[in-house]
Amino acid sequence: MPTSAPSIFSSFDVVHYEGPDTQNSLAYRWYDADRIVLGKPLQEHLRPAIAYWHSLALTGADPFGSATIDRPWMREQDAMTGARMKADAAFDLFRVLGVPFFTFHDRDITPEGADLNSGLKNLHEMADYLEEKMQGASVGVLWGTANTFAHPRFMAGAATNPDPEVFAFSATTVKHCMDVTKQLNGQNYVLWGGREGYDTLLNTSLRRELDQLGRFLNLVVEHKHKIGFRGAILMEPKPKEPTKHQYDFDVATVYAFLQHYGLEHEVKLNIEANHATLAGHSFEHEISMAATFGLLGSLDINRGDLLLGWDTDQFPNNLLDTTLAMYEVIRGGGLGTGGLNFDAKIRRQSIESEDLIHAHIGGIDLCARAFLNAAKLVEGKQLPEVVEQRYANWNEEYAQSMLRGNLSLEAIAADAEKKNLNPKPRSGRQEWIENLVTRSLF
Ligand code: XUL
Ligand code: CO
Repeated sequence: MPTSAPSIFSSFDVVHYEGPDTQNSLAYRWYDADRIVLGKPLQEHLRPAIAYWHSLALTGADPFGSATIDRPWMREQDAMTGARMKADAAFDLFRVLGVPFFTFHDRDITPEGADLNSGLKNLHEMADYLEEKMQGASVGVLWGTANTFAHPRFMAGAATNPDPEVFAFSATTVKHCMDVTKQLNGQNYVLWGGREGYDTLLNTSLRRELDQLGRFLNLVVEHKHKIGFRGAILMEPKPKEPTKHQYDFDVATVYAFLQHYGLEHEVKLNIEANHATLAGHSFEHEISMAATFGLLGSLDINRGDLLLGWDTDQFPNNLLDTTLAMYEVIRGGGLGTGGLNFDAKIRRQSIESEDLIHAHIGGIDLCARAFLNAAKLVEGKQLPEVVEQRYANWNEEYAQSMLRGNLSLEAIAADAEKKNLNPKPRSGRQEWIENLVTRSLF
């Protein structure tokens, strides 16, 4: 049974939409969940989710110092009692922020067991506890996932481990996490290959590891169909960290991987802002690439730091960047069963429970504002028309026949020579377009 003891979040009032002019810092200024934009409520476009790991399990420890964030459940001696206290606090946080979704790893909601089977027993016990709590709440699961990277057994990878027992252990873990995600009516299931990569090629067989990962993902897809899980299976690209090179480097790399192992119609992508920038791409580039290949699944919302070379997972605060990302989401047809998962963490000195609430209000508000701005750009039509005009000559019959493959290289050359083609360079109008975007931001 859920405990009724107050949590560190229970004293906060529910955060409401009060509009841009409010003086209340614990209110939404832009996230007006029911506002109709592009034909449906804003909440259904954004589908914001709170990440259990950053919000409930973060200690603030870094390579140079120990924990700074002290929560009551972290002090609890009995691990399962601590897990229930954490869940009670989580549901208070979801209620206060009024978010429709949360996301979790098995290790966020439940402690590691003494062995595989006791860990699985803990997982199912906590899944039942969460299911019970969800009955009285208006929050759902955006996605579940397995933490197959933190424990030392995974140090050389999960699916890509040189030890087949680790592959089997990981497969068992993922099977149970998928079952639990289905039990909680999860909208998607995510796989991020934290240690599916290598640190040195000198001890690594790339071919074996890729084949293992390909097989593993096929097993996941088979299981999805077997249990009738209707959500999407999502891979989350990241180029490096913790391993030097990760196999799920970026959208294009994952697309090649999926095609090679026959999975391009079964698996979509969860794209993270800070992972995109670590790969040397912009977030909007990765979103656009995924949409182009029909792989746009869900987004992990955060930001990196220009001056730091690692995954800082900060809450987003850049309106222009986020608007450009939302613009590509709209152009790409929206997020479907996906959403905006705040895979973002407060800083090490942000030790108060209120810091976490401010962080989410800012992040959710920024995404709402960015989405409204992006919708305005789409509705304003100027921007889409610029692109349409830029490629307009491709609509002509001759251009289309070059694309359809009706003409050989020789035929194209003969025609071009006959016309003695002399194409005139035209401006890409980048500054005019950029001004259009920055001028229109509100
Ligand atoms: C790590 C990361 C993960 C995944 C889920 O960089 O983004 O939190 O989102 O395992
Ligand atoms: Co992520």
